[in-house]
Amino acid sequence: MLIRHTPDLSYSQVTPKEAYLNRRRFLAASGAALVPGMLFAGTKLNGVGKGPFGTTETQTPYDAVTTYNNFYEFGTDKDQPAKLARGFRTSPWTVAVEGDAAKPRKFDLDEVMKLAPLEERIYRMRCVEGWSMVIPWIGFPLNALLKQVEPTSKAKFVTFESFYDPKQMPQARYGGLPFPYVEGLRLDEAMHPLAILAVGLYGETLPNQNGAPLRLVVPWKYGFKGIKSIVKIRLTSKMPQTTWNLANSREYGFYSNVNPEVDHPRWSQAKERRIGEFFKRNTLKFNGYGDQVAGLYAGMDLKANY
Ligand SMILES: Nc1nc2c(c(=O)[nH]1)N[C@H]1C(S)=C(S)[C@@H](COP(=O)(O)O)O[C@H]1N2
Ligand SMILES: [Mo]
Repeated sequence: MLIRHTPDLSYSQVTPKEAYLNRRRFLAASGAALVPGMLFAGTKLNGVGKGPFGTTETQTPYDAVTTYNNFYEFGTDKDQPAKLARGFRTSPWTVAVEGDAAKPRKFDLDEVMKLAPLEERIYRMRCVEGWSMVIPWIGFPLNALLKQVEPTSKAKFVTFESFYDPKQMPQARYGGLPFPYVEGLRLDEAMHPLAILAVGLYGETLPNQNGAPLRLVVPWKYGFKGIKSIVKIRLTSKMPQTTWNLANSREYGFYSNVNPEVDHPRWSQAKERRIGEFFKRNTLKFNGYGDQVAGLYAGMDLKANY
């Protein structure tokens, strides 16, 4: 049986446990953060500027951001990725950017980190399950990477692929999803300055469970578009397949814009529960980023293009 997104239940699912303290102790004991040229989860990122579009809403506590995760390769329970991704090897790491591009090539992580100034982007994140967070990401616009390879006029879409290794991810076979995890954007969505590649959160490199070393964050779309641990990006002329659409096309479309007016077939999307809060709040169209992105969808029927 396929295990799929389930509607949000309650805050009692959040089990911060000792993950944060354990990680600190591990890093201190091993000296891992001091090895030059390698970026381990939890390494402080220096010289990070304040990016645009930030919200001043209360940030979700670090413990919740890093222990209440969806990363089905490491298990379908919210607390599993924090435990089971601890030993995930993220260095060395390369990202191949290929397809309809004049200069396709591979980038290693050091090159990726130097593509553009790192910025803090404090974004709302709305999961399709009905919960949300406010996360201080660190990253840079996805368009900085795409411009490097010079997309050709044939390129209309961008497809993303996560790392997949059943040996490092033994829980994945119980995930009910086809792996590697894949996602996609229209090229103009991908070039939008709100769409970022994140390399960190809360001032440090990404914890493994949040998609180390490099993941996508598209704040006006449901969280599942934010594909983690990316190894491949491909420019294409055809609309790419996406993992949740492959798993259940009736419930998950290509666009997946946050939209309180379009219900999920099994539950309403009108409200959300901010992790750490008791009462639900109204979900905002495009997750509150409509002023920036509504123009991308002018004239489109967003009920048909869900
Ligand atoms: N590779 C991969 N990326 C993924 C997922 C996944 O299972 N595998 N889950 C998605 C979903 S459903 C959500 S809500 C977000 C959660 O990101 P977070 O755990 O950093 O908050 O990651 C998305 N990216
Ligand atoms: Mo999600």
